[in-house]
Amino acid sequence: MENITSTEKKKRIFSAIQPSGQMTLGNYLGAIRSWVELQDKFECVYATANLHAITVRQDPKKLKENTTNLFALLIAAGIDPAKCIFFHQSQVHAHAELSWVLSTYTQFGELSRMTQFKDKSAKHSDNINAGLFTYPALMAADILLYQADMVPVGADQKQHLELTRNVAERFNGIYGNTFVVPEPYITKTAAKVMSLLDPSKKMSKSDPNTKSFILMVDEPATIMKKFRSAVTDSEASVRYAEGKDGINNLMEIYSACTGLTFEQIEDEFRGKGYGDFKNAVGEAVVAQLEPIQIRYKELLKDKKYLEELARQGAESASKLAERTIDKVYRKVGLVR
Ligand code: ATP
Ligand code: LTN
Repeated sequence: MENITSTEKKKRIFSAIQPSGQMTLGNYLGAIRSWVELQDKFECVYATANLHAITVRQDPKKLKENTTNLFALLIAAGIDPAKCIFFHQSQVHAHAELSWVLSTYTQFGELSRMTQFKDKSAKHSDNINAGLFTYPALMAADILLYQADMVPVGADQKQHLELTRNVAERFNGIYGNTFVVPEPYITKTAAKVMSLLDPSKKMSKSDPNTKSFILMVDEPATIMKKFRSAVTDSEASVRYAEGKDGINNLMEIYSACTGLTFEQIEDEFRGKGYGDFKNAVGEAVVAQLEPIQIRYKELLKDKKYLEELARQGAESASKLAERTIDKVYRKVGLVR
């Protein structure tokens, strides 16, 4: 048994989200909410991954706006700059520096196997740039710079994390212990949220049909309307079962918002129709998102304050990052 004492150093967590659009309920229940919980247990370093975002073409004004909005939204959702280090990736130049070094320890063959690269190059066939290909080396740099022990990521990012571990082990093998080899961190409370229109697909902000997703900033009336038009089945019985993907998804969302188990939900809606259930799910989601939306609007009124928070976060992040980059440059034989 591990002997855990209160003086033991907290494990470090790193994670980032791309400011590539509006955050959905899936991003919230699957990622953001867990980040908030982790702050109390671990030493957390979080960033907006704006350098990653430019691997697909971005409108400069929009990118900047999305980045600030994401920063504000995460703070509104409970990311507390007093409890964690929170900044924009582009503010800490060590990310780009380490990414370059690590890209020379990452093989063409490894990068070619990344399913995200295959998916994204199919989706953006007019712009299959080198950055899209070397994206995982930048992600490895993000994580390894902070010597993170654990990385909370969704299933879609597991392959990138595995590559990060391989690169870290390879580098350590050549130069001696340099990087902590990070583990994936799976949170029990994270939910996988499916599309409201096609519950076999995950809810995704890049879905062309806006009725398929709930945005964190959707008005309460819009949220209610989208849930009312969610795809279900013809059985008219609220129970979790195979072949009932639509209802299963709504139950998953309701459970994530209320803390109720599937059994308790089945009891609550026994003998009731899907209309009642959909309204209840909508209300539960509004109850989660509305307070965040109010704080978000308030925060956005003071851009200077947000900038100052990010600057302070970047300063703390740089201190940690510099230690790693110094060590790496020294080991590789680069003049500083
Ligand atoms: P895109 O639509 O561009 O693929 P996305 O909405 O899937 O984007 P990402 O920016 O790739 O979201 O992911 C940010 C984080 O949110 C990741 O940790 C990811 O695992 C999580 N996430 C995204 N969608 C969902 C979902 N539907 N359910 C649970 N978690 C999700
Ligand atoms: N690739 C991730 C975002 C991301 C990230 C990271 C996640 C960039 N750097 C480091 C964890 C750790 C995504 O698209 N969800």
